[in-house]
Amino acid sequence: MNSREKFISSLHNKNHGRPPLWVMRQAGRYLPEYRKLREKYTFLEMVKTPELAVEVSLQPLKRFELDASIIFSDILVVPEAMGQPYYFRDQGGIGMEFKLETENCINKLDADNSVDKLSYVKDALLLLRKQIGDSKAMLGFCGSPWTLACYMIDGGSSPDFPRTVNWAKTSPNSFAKLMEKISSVLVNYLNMQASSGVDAIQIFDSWNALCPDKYLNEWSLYWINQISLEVSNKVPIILYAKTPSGRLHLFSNCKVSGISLDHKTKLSDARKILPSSFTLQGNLNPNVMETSPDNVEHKTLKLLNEMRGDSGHILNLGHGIRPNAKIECMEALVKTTREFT
Ligand code: 1CP
Repeated sequence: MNSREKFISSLHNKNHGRPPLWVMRQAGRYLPEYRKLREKYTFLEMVKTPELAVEVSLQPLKRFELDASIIFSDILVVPEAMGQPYYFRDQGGIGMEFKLETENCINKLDADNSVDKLSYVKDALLLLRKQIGDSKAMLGFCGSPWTLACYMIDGGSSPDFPRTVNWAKTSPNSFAKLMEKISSVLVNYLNMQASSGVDAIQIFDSWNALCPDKYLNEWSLYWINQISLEVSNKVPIILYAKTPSGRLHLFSNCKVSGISLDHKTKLSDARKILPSSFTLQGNLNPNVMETSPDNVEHKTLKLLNEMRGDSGHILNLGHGIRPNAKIECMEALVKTTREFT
């Protein structure tokens, strides 16, 4: 069974043997070849030039025997295409050129032409498939409506996005209007990705934890389900939910194929709580990749043994790989996984 077949069979809970492996934000700053390219081009130049985006997507696959490739892009290309550009702040993190402040700002966002403006993603996906062939899986992605709204309303990175939480709480009608607009763009965007040959789509709900339990559905999951209902008949959807483990049961009715979890939840506990049909993706602590190969081997074996025999497990880090991750730790992760029987 090749990597792609293994990945697809895990998405259908039918994989036997070792789980497939890929790493989020794999094209990240820990690779010297990425940093070298980045000295020549801005991040957005790389994202918007299909040949460069594909080169960056392939960099980790050239070094490591991963089973899947995720297209090099960013969740914030969607607000950008809707008319809200972004930049890297000098002190780190992302800034949006302006914040959404009033309902009028929502009205001004362009939902009609935004997917045309994202055609560079389609071109990159078509080119990436050509390069990786049929033996590796290819993933597309987007941010969830809630997580995108966090950046759009608070105007960039924040530890707790207070303006977004306040807007959702105090003006639920105008908030829903924004969510509906973002969701309609995401449906078209994901359909475009589906028709470009992705094997799965990951929706990143990175800021899910900021939704209190009683608003979890209204602020986030409802919109993800609306999108899934329109797209999941074409391609399986994995929801990355960075959320407290105590409320995993609230995700049981999600209309997705799988859930990806951060390292704070024990994956075998999640298996007992969530429907058995769900693929479970995760969830090594990304910190481990900054330690030593021996430690990576130990932690990876612990997780692999915990999930032994689970036909719907995709091995992944609990969050994106960090700039200080060591290459020899990635090598240990791949070797340990590949040798696991
Ligand atoms: O050169 C650089 O400094 C760019 C760093 C970088 C990279 C490599 C950013 C800026 N984005 C990306 C690529 C990226 N982002 C991918 C492509 C896949 C890959 O290369 O492996 C993906 C899937 C993302 C997803 C993403 N972007 C998320 C969701 C996942 C998560 O981290 O929770 C979020 C929240 C973003 C926004 C964003 N873009 C970039 C950064 C540093 C951030 C986080 C900003 C913050 O701290 O709030």
